[in-house]
Amino acid sequence: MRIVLLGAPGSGKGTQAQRLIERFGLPQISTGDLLRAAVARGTGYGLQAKAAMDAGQLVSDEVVLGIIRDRLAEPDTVRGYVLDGFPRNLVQARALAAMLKQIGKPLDAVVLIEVPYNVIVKRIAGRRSCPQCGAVYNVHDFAPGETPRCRNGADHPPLVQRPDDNEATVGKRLEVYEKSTRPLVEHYAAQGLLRRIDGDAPTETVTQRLVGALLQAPPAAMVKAKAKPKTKTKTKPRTKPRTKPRKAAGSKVRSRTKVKAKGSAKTKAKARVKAKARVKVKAKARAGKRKPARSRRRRSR
Ligand code: G5P
Ligand code: MG
Repeated sequence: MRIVLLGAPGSGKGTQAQRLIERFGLPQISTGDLLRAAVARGTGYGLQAKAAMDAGQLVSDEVVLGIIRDRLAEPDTVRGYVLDGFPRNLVQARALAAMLKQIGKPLDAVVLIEVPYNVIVKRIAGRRSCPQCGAVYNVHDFAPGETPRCRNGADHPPLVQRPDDNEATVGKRLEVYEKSTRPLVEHYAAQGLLRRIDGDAPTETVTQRLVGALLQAPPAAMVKAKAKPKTKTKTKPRTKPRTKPRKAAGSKVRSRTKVKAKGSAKTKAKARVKAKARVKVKAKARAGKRKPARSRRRRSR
């Protein structure tokens, strides 16, 4: 399965991607994590990315696409992966599609995790992570009075806050999300790949919604087939000739009323006399004096 998790900063992409790893055994590919690792190692990519990350801006497409290209070439991606935080704009989405087309392995689903912004701001303010194992927590999930600590080992160091999780940068990140990343919702919806889930719930509930959305996602191949325009089937040739000749294009259609109106005064008078006679015959028939012409004809057959 090749999946993209889409959502605003703090919507839970990283947390839910971790849970999909446990469930489906797929690797999580987070461009945010890859960039943070590059910054920590001081690589060329890292040095280019740092300033943009600190300011809450997107890192250049060139750098991000370079990182992604390298990561997707690794052998653990053969069975699929969960992309978290990538693509982030239309340029990246198109570049990803081109890369996957080349290897004949398109995306299977894109899941948008929807969370209201006021919830997001609270979540980001409370987010802490373990510098040793990378596990992500939220101070609001610990009992009152309990010191937030990594639950993966008593020897793990104290939890830390991400440098870009400050109020000013969060505002900028949300702005960038609206401007650059939100258009991807339309983009993937148009391809029939988008699934939406409500992410404003306890983590386990959101995981269940996510798994449900993924299991209902049709394989990309099916979506492709659906999107294919139908080939026009040849219409069968007529075996019977038309009873009425087809009107020549552009010929005027004369309405019945118009035909009537065109008759001369003499013809109109004749028609009125005939109609009166018919009424009289019918009236007589009703009085039992005479059968109407039509029924007499039917009986004689
Ligand atoms: P990142 O690292 O990709 P963002 O801003 O996209 O950063 P972020 O902040 O990592 O996303 P998230 O992964 O969506 O958010 O959220 P999370 O960490 O899992 O959860 C947030 C908090 O909510 C946690 O405390 C968690 O415990 C809690 N939580 C999670 N899920 C739930 C839930 O279901 N229920 C509840 N109640 N709580 C939950 O990118 C960082 C920077 O790198 C650059 C940019 O500069 C970016 O700003 N970058 C890129 N630049 C260009 N292109 C790209 N593709 C880039 N990717 C990264
Ligand atoms: Mg994340």
